[in-house]
Parts: sequence; structure tokens; C-alpha cells
Amino acid sequence: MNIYFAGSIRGGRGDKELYHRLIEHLKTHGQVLTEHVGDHSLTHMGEDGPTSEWIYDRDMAWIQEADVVVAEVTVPSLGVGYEIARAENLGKPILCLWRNDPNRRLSAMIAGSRKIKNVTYDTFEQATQAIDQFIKDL
Ligand code: 6K6
Repeated sequence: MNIYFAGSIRGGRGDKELYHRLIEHLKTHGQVLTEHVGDHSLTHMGEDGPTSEWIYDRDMAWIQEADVVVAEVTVPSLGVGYEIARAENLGKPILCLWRNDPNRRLSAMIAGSRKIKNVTYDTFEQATQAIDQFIKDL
């Protein structure tokens, strides 16, 4: 199974360690096309070589190839929102993981979409359980 994992890069790298751990878990289910999203050395500038046009073309091609899209949406990111919308238009199954925070609310564009499986979690184990259930239900 090809898995497209989306997480914030230029939107902020505060959750990069979490992305890395989620990607390691996703790899038990298939090939993660976007392993770089959990790369510790990748900063919020997200610029270690390729141009934005190259990144865009490659990521859009990977979304087309993906069987599922899993996004960690706690750190707001224009790119992640764009990828989710593209995946919706392509009819891909989408899981969005949102870490519970009483002081913030997930965008209604994600929380309100009937095409997205949205899961709010507190612990890492809850997030991985949500992934396992999402893949089991495909
Ligand atoms: C080179 C090597 C590793 O990363 C780079 C350069 N940057 C990006 N490479 C690949 N995908 C990217 C890069 N920057 C953003 N994206 C895509 O947009 C990822 O798939 C993320 O899910 C999403 C993040 O968007 P922003 O708006 O937070 O950057």
C-alpha cells in the first residue's frame, strides 16, 4: 500500500519528532512516499535543494499514486491543507489526526469535511490505534 503522509514543513516544525514516529508506525502498513516530512534535519524553511516547483510536481504525482492519505494537522500548514483538498478531489481515503488542545480548534474546512475521517487524540498510542482502525476499515 502506498501511503502519503502530510505534516507541516514551512508552517512550522514543532511536531517533527511526532511525524517521524507516526511515519515509523505507518511503515508497518506499507510504503510511506513522504518520509522526508519526518526528517529531523529539515527546517521550517524546507529548502535543501529542490525548487518549490519541483517539490509541488513531485508531491502532486505522489498523491495520485497514494492509496491513502494520512495527515497530522495540529500545526496549521497551507501545504497540508492543499494536499488534503487535492486528495479529496481525487477520491482518496483521508485520515486527519488532531492533537487535543482546549485552546485551539481545527479549521472547519477540515473538521467539517464529510470526505475526511477526523480523529482527535491525546496520546501517541491513540493516534496509532486510529491509523490501524482506518486502514482496517478500507
Ligand atoms: C527537500 C528535502 C526534504 O524536503 C525538502 C524540501 N521541502 C519539501 N519537500 C517535500 N514536500 C514538501 C516540502 N515542503 C512542503 N512539502 C509538502 O507540503 C509535504 O508533503 C507536506 O505535507 C506539506 C507541508 O506544507 P508546508 O506549507 O507546511 O511547507
